Amino acid sequence: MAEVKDFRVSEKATWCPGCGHFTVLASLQNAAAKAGLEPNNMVLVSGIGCSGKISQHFGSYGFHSLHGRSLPVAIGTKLANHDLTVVAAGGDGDGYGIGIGHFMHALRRNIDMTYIVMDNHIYGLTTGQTSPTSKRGFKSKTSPEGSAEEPIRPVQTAIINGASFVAQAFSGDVKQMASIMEQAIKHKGFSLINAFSPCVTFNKINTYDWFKENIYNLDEVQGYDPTDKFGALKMLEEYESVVTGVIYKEDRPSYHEVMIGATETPASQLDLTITSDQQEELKNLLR
Ligand SMILES: Cc1ncc(C[n+]2csc(CCOP(=O)(O)OP(=O)(O)O)c2C)c(N)n1
Ligand SMILES: [Mg+2]
Repeated sequence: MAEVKDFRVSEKATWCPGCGHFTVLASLQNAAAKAGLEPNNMVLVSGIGCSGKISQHFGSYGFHSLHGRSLPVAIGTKLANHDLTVVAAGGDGDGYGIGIGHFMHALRRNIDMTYIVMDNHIYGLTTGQTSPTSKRGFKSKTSPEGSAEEPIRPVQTAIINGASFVAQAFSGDVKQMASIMEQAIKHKGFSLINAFSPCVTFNKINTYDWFKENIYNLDEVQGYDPTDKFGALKMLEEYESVVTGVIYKEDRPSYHEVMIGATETPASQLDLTITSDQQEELKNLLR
């Protein structure tokens, strides 16, 4: 059975010292080992951003894709071979800006995969622009007078549109983050983990201290029921930007089990050769 060290690589990560993304990487390495995964049966797909570098620093199969495109690559991977464990990861800009369309469709299809958004409320790699999760009033290079926009609400969006496991974690709490990731990986269906991962270089507002002061940790809330959808949505009205823990979960068939042409054998193992008669039939259909 694989150990944490099997999910590590020899090169050092190039993130700034103290970057929250280090904790996301370490938590995922822990969670993968605890969930009983093997590096050769797992694929980590990432987008572009500081966060997107995670696939280079993780010891499994990986794909460093295009900006905002980790989900289509991850979904294609899962549908081609549903025996693989697929994890996608990227930033708040990557997932909720340029990639938001893919996010919406992955939710409603309940693809069996885990999506980790390393949410630092800023574009880190491009040196500090306002992102879709920056708060109203947030000052940056692109909003020097303060952002006039409301932030996206990724967690409520995920629940309303069909994600079957929704959680938030914080890079200041590696234990909770690793535990949430392990649960998400084991969950059958689309799991979103919005991970608060402070950018120590460009975001001087949403710092570790800011999160520590403001976090509302569901693990400490007695009687919270993550299977109660309306209870979760009501709680999020007040706490979405600071709550951590497992917020919502439900059991629902995942896409590869119910899609048209679903087979128990992964597509990658099927003989997909088509006969010349079938080729003719296809050509006629397209005429
Ligand atoms: C198509 C395209 N548009 C824009 C960019 C420039 N770009 C690179 S990373 C990035 C945003 C990064 O922010 P985020 O996704 O939040 O990741 P972080 O660096 O904060 O981890 C942008 C706009 C790009 N690489 N490709
Ligand atoms: Mg970011």
